[in-house]
This record gives sequence, C-alpha cells and structure tokens, in this order.
Amino acid sequence: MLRKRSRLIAAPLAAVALSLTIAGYQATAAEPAGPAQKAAAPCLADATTLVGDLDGDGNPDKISDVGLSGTRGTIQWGNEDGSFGEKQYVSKLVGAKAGEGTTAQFADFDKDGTLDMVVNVVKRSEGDDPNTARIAEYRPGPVSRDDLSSPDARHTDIGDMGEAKELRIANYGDDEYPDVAVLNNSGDGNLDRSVRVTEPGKGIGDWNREHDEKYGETGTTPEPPKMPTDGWSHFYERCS
Ligand SMILES: [Ca+2]
Ligand SMILES: [Ca+2]
Repeated sequence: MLRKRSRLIAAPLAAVALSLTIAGYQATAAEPAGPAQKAAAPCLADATTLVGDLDGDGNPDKISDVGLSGTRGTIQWGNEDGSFGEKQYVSKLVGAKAGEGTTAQFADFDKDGTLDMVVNVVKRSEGDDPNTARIAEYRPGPVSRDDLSSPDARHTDIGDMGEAKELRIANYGDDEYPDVAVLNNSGDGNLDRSVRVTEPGKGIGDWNREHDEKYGETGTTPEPPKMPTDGWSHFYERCS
C-alpha cells in the first residue's frame, strides 16, 4: 500500500520536472537575435507621415509628405535611441537645382522590409511643351543618407513621355504591392493620370497600355484627372 502511494506521487512530480525543462528550453530559443534584427514593419505616425527603415541601419526613419502628392517630401533619419534627426527636404538630398521640380514617393514596393523610393527631377517647363526628366529612378532601399542614392537604382520611364507634376501612392489590382500614380503634363494643356503598377519582387514597372486603359485617365489643366488620396493608408497601419 505504501509503495503504491509513493509511485502515484512520483509520477506527477516527474511530469512537472519535464514541463519545466521544456519551458526553459523555449525561453532560450525565443530570445532576440541581437543588433542584426530588422527594423519593425513600416507604419503611419499620421496620415502624411510614414515611419520605416529607409537607409538600412535597422532604425526607423520618418518620411513626411504633406498633401501626399510627393512634391514636398522630407526625411528625418532615425537614431538608435528612437529619436529622429532634423527634417531634410528630399529635393535637396537628391541634388535638385534651382528651377527644377522634385517628386518622390516612398513605400516598400518590393516587400523586402526596407523602404524604397521613386524619384523624378525635371526642369519645370514654362511653355506648352513638357520637359524630360533629368533624374527618373526607382531606388530600392537601403538608400544612402547623404544623397538617397541606391546601388540598385534603375531608370523608370516616368517623365519620358511628359513632365511629372505629382507622384502618389496608389492601389491598383488590390494586391499587397503599392503602385504609383503620376500626374503627367503631356503638353498643350493636357494633364494625365499615368500609372505604374508594381511587379511582385521587382518594384514599379514601366508604362503599359493595359494598365493605362484600366487605371489611367486623361484630363486638362482646368479639369485635371482625379488622383488617388488614400495612398499609404491603404497599405500601412497606424503605428501603435
Ligand atoms: Ca534608418
Ligand atoms: Ca523594399
């Protein structure tokens, strides 16, 4: 009788010891990997401010786009302690000259966790004929803090067939990849909404007739095409 009782007690004790061992093992495995960790997913501080890592140092940076039209963007680089540096204009960072207009948009277009950018710099036209862009690039992040350059930058055809007046984040096709809408001055008083749809894993694509017929719109200076306004808020949650 006595022996049987002690065995009944021993079994639950062994079970407790085993579960403690498992709990200890799990705690070790769940520990953070250290400073090489990736920055948190991009999020919105408010409707016109995106927070996410753009230069690849793992610290979130702050990108503001008053009006969401890509024309007056600023960047504040993030510090390790979570604070942000001074506001710097995108136009100045990319080296725009006097008389040039800069439009730029930021999002994680290729969904690799680091923010990317699309930038267009063009001498503003004064007559009916649009000017061709001096800089028209898709720059996958990380980009340089000094001049927003990217080793993987490539030419986009934004500004090859007109002058970009606005760049806006758009949602075409309702997938998880942010797209771009361009307010394009095609000359003689015509203003078009020209679209660039993002190709999964590649970033924004070039002009394409099918996309243009589906999502584009033509207009004029007095009656411009409607431009998207939900941009970032469609793809990013508010920061918690
Ligand atoms: Ca950063
Ligand atoms: Ca990216």
